[in-house]
Amino acid sequence: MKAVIFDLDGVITDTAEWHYLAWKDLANSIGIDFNREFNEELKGISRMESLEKILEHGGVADQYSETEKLALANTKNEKYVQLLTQMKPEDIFPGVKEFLEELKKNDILIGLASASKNAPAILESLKITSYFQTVVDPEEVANGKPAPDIFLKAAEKLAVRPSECIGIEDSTAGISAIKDAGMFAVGVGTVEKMKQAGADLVLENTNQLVLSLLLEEFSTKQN
Ligand code: B16
Ligand code: MG
Repeated sequence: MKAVIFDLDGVITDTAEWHYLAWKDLANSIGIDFNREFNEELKGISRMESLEKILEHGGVADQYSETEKLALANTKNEKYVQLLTQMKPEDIFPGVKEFLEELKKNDILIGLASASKNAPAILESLKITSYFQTVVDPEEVANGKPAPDIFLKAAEKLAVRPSECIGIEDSTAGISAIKDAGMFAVGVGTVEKMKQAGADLVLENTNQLVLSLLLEEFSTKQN
């Protein structure tokens, strides 16, 4: 195992909640109901694809021009970026900083495969940018999660084979992306949801991100 490739929202920090609040604001402003259950479908999905899903959910997908859709997506992002200004280094999920330290000490490469265009700013706010040897810009890849592209790009940039990587995700789209990339998938979340998506190992929370456990499970899977 030579590299660990992280998702950001919902794995490193709880920005998933802020995405939810910003989308709810936007959806309600155009008369569309928006709840947490529907929000689950947007996790790991790009900004424009999320908007398309919301408009379809509201039955109004054909009522907006491309320019109007871009404006709606911008409005959501402005609200989200405004929420992000509150972010502090303490907002990192428990155990993540310690895990990054452990990886660094063991010379394991670290990459980020987030669908978020705001990812570099979030890493800066959390003061963890320096741990990452690569942060893939989602614009660099043709297809978003659940396609494997972003995880494959991270491996390519780290100059490692996918089979030498562990990917960590909280979304079902992200777990599918990791598996289709040919990597070992760690899901953070509920066992049922993560197993159904194909996770090789499920952790209830980020406190359980411990290198020895991951290495053990990774090598069991190889044999
Ligand atoms: P932005 P991840 C994803 O990040 C989020 O899960 C998803 O809800 C969001 O729409 C997407 O990033 C795009 O984010 O609007 O900031 O570019 O989970 O892949 O780290
Ligand atoms: Mg996520």
